[in-house]
Amino acid sequence: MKIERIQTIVTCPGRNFVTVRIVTDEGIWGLGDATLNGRELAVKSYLEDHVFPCLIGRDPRNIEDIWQYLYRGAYWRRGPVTMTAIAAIDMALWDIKGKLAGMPVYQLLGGKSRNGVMVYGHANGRDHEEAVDAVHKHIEEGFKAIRVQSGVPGLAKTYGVGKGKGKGFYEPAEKGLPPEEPWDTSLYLRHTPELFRKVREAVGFGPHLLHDAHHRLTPIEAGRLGKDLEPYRMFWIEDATPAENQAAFRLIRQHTTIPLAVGEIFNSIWDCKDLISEQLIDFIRSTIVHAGGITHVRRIADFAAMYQVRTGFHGATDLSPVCMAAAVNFGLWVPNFGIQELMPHTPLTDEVFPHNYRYEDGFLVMDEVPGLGVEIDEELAAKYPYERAYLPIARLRDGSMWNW
Ligand code: EZ4
Ligand code: CO
Repeated sequence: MKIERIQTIVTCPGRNFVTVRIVTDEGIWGLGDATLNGRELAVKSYLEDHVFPCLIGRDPRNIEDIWQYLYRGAYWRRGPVTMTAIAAIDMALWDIKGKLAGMPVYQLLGGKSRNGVMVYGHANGRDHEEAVDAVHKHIEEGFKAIRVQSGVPGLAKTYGVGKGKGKGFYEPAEKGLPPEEPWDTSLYLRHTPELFRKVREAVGFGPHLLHDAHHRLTPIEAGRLGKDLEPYRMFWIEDATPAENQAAFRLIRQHTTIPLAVGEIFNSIWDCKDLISEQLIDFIRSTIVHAGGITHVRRIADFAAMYQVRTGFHGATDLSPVCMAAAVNFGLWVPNFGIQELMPHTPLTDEVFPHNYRYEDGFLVMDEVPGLGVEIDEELAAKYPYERAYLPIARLRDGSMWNW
């Protein structure tokens, strides 16, 4: 069996997605997600100009060898562009192997450990009241776990909040050049514990509550926030501080028992090796599309299991339904599963990427379908060409980029 043809498909049904399709000489094909928010075309070029020519004629069943060939063979290891490109190939090869076997990928990994993958939704509000309303709405929809974010009074715009109630699906990237937003840590730190006090008062201690600090705090500020949130029994605080320096998390741990999650911007096991082995985190968020595919994320998860660290994969709208299908397969199997983020895609995105997984009462479930259980409607995708879009940039009051 040989890889006969590979292509990328770039589409923007509201936001940009890059998808890889690998076609074999026996006609079976597999799909992989290659979307890297705001740097989409770099991955497309990496794949088309440098990876595809090396793969034509190879046996697509040799997933491990192809992974090592792309990772070690390139000489230049790691990095988001490289690891997203490898992830896309890897996902597509697992999809092909599943179709060959007539089994879902979760069966190939070792079978189901659970019936469904617990997800958390995003309850966003421009202010506390809107955020509490959004929490109620999520509980009505069956969510067992809810991330809560609110606008910060005094800041014109707060990342992760969206445009507020009734304004449709929240999309963090914006069309055109990167928008710039103000940031003020002291306002945020004053306001956030009050938000969670109100949410617990409104809904009690039943639902799991999560919060994302988007890397905006120093370690000692994160320690402060953790302490302030302890009475509300959080499921986690996410991306409390940047983690280029993994040791930074030691300081947070010295001050608070709040569970810590980090890793949506990691792309290899080396980014979280110390965080995991020193038990500085509780949940690892590195995800299939940005961390080298199923083959590599499985290694991270197995390593994490030795230190009682569980998975809590990134699942924002900039991960396509192809990645989400892979995440559901992975989450059904992985023994040390924790939770999966779910930011729903628009109906149009779901139409471009028909998929088998579905939301049911707080969980994502899927049927016993071969491969990843996701397709792409290329004709529909072609109607929505790439549109330049970027994530917002945060600046401090004095106009500088925040510098920690
Ligand atoms: O900022 O996906 O937890 N989710 C998040 C997301 C990320 C975007 C970055 O592309 O933090 O909203
Ligand atoms: Co996040």
